[in-house]
Amino acid sequence: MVVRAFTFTLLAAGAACHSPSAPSSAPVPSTAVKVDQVGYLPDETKLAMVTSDAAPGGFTVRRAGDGSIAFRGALGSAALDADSGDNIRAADFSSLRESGTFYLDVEGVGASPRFEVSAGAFAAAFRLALRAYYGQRCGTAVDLGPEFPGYTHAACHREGTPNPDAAFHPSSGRDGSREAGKGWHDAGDYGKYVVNSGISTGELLWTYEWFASRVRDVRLDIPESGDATPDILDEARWNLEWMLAMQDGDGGVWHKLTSERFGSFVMPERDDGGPRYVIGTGSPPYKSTCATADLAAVMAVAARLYRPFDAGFAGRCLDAATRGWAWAAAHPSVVFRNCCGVSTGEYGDDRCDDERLWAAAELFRTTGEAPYQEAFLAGRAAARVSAREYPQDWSSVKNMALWAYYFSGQPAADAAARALIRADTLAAADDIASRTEANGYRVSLRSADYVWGSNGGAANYGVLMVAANAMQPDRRYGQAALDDLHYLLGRNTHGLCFVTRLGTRSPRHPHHRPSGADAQPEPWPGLLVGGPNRSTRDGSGLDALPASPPARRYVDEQASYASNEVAINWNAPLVFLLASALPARE
Ligand code: G3I
Ligand code: 9MR
Ligand code: ZN
Repeated sequence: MVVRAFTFTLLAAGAACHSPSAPSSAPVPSTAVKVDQVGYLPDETKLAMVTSDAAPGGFTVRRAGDGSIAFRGALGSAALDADSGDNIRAADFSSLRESGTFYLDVEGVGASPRFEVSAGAFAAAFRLALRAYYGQRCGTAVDLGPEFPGYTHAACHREGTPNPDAAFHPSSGRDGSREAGKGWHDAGDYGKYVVNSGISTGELLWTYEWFASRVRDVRLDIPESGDATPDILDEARWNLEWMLAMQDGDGGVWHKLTSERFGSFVMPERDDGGPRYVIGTGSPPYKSTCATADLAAVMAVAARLYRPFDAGFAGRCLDAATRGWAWAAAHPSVVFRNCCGVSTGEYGDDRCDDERLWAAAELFRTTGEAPYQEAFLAGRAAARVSAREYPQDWSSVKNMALWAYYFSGQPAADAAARALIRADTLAAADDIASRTEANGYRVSLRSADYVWGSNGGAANYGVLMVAANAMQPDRRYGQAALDDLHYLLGRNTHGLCFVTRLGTRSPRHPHHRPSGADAQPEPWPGLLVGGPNRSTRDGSGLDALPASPPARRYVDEQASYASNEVAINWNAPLVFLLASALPARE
């Protein structure tokens, strides 16, 4: 290791400058200097966090090319962050607006990973996180191409492979089989789950609907690239087609498609979990309300987004949405629990009124028809956006319902209902912005929020702030959304960018079967790991960590499915958040 001796004069409290003095040798990296390892936007509040008591107080921001000093500053005073146990001093370099690649050099501590400052700082990260869905495709061969040579798998879970998708399981109430070979593998496992597909596919479609000008031309280099449809919609369609295959003729939707048990860490085409089944509730009506309503909501969004590109497909989606809506209205409380010898993921959700509300809102937004508005207005009483609970997630989609209604653009939308949604969202955003600004790592997570998939929670707090900012532009809202992104991309107690193959230090051993089974030393790219989990034990090194502080309960071990798995519903809000940070285009 090259150790570099520094002599510093007392530094002014923050000044952008163009000192020619370059260090004589490479800086000594230190995990005690936490930065967003992707970057920052030029006009935002740019902070790094330093957790070393040895820091006398001076820091510089240096140009990565030649080490010249672009900014000089002084660390803020130390403060204890309860959720991580860290004593943190902030390095504020907000007045640096020069675009380029930099690193922090903290006196007496060392250097941060590199990061970019520019309007397009998050473009590559956006594409990597979105393209990760192509890597999750089931029912086809996948090849990440020359960007990631050797990251391939043969066609899986379809005719001609050991376990085609799929036979009807006894729990489905049906005999025989059904072609259901497309869709995304849910996470580190090869299961496909309609409920988790709900918010995941919904937030990806919303990413296009909210930021079309920024994302429509992003080429993902997927098999459909170059056709007339934006790649993001081509990718989402791969999962939409599978969801459609899970709908019965009566409009009901079976809950999931998996083997009866999890297979081992082998490539998908060698999945040894046994036969794959369409799985239901085990008793009439065999389909479940949450899955059906989630499908109805997502298909209503798809019906409006694909219409300019494939009117026939859009029509199929609308038909599926309306039939799913009707089935869920007739069967409002059919919940799913694993039964009948099945032990794969459950995504059990006892309350489906929020999924039905989301379906009502999206169908109203797509069609403007009165029955959907009436159902939304009748069902919204208990649905309030709040800062005092975990944000939207696979089991709670009421915020999706409320924002779909608020932004419906339908002239018949009820003004009082919209006003309440706006008031609740802004009040929540004010609370969340305040606690984010007061948080040691500037993340919106509360102590209680460090649960399984907490990184998805951080991203979904960011989505809430973006929604509030869309209702009423406020620098604090936009900054809090960016700060949640900064947390996920490296400004955290682990000094880790939680997205595989992104930044300088990122997870290397995610709980992800292709990453663990293939011949490649590094994991498949663009996948956000679940992150710190305060309570679950999973047989990994996580169990040895102290019960608190909660933000530290994460291990980069393949065995840790409770903190180091990847999942389609964690990447989706990340993709949405990254899109919100892309340069606006006309
Ligand atoms: O919200 C409660 C919180 O109030 C409580 O304090 C805390 C501690 O008990 O629990 C929190 O709920 C947790 C929930 O995740 C939060 O989303 C549950 O305990 C926890 O069991 C639940 O874990 C789920 C996990 O499956 C086990 O069911 C994850 O959400 C879910 O993402 C994960 O999904 C799995 C699929 O089943 C299979 N595919 C992989 C995927 C990702 O691991
Ligand atoms: O790989 C499975 C992961 O997708 C799930 O989230 C997790 C919890 O349901 O279970 C994992 O499978 C493990 C199983 O639960 C216990 N035996 C070891 C399996 C692989 O880690
Ligand atoms: Zn597959």
